[in-house]
Amino acid sequence: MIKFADQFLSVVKDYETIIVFRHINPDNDALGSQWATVSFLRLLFPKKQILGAGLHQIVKGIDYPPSDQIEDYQFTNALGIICDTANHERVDDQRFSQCKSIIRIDHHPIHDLFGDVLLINEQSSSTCEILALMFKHIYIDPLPKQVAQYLMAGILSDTIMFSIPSVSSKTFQAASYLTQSEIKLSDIHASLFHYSEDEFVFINELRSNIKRSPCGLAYVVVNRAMLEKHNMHPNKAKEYIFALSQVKEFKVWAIFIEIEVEGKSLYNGSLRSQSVVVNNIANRFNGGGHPLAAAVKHLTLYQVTELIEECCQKIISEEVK
Ligand SMILES: [Mn+2]
Repeated sequence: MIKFADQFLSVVKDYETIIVFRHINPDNDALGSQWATVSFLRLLFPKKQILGAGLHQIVKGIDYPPSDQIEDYQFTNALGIICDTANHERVDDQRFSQCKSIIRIDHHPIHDLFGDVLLINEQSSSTCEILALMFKHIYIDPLPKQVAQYLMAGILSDTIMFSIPSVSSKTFQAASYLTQSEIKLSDIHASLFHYSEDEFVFINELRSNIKRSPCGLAYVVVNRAMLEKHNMHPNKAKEYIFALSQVKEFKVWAIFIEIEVEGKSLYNGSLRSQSVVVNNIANRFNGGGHPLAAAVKHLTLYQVTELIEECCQKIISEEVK
């Protein structure tokens, strides 16, 4: 982490304009890492111009600031910092490519080597964990409350409250540093995980529409009528994958959300797994992600069936081993 921190600082010092990016359809790790970086750099370098890019912002979680309005010319001499984004197509604001230099901070498996300085640790539980440890090395004192809050939200949500295999002693070192700030864990937890009665009703409908494959896979397809009925945005609906988790019998579980793309009906999906690796399957279905938590994009209903079939084959072959 010391190496990451030194590299990060030495590049950042050379730029007057710094633009921080994250992935499209951001989650709390993406938004948390982005806005923590923006706020932290504004604190360290009040004279530099530090901006947060991105358009989409529908996410259940803590309040993040609206993105900055950035003109085309501002990218040319800027340093771009891209958080939590594994491939260049997923950077929210493709003008990132016009930046003079690019740092990437990420914990996703490396497929796409875009960027000039790569601060990537696949072992980290979250991008926010990497940042918290890096900031600790740079700043030493407790972070301002807001920065600590952004980072803690990213860690708590990506690790589902410290419950996934990539949680390590480093994750707790990061959390320990963050809790030195005036944050209220119970408040962050509530904004990330509590839901309204409307959401409760939506979850009930998801669960009652679940389809089971005998291999140990469970999935639900959410069509547009269901989204409209619950006044639910497709990007938000995907997050309800959690409603299918923690069931012993479900080795792999998935949610597919109907969206309209150029007049055609297609499906975006999320996949989760207890132990069978699914991101290599997701890679073949316009997606990717982590070994046990991946996403797929723009699939036809036929491809959804193919994907389910492939996951089942994988579950069965792992069971034979
Ligand atoms: Mn992440």
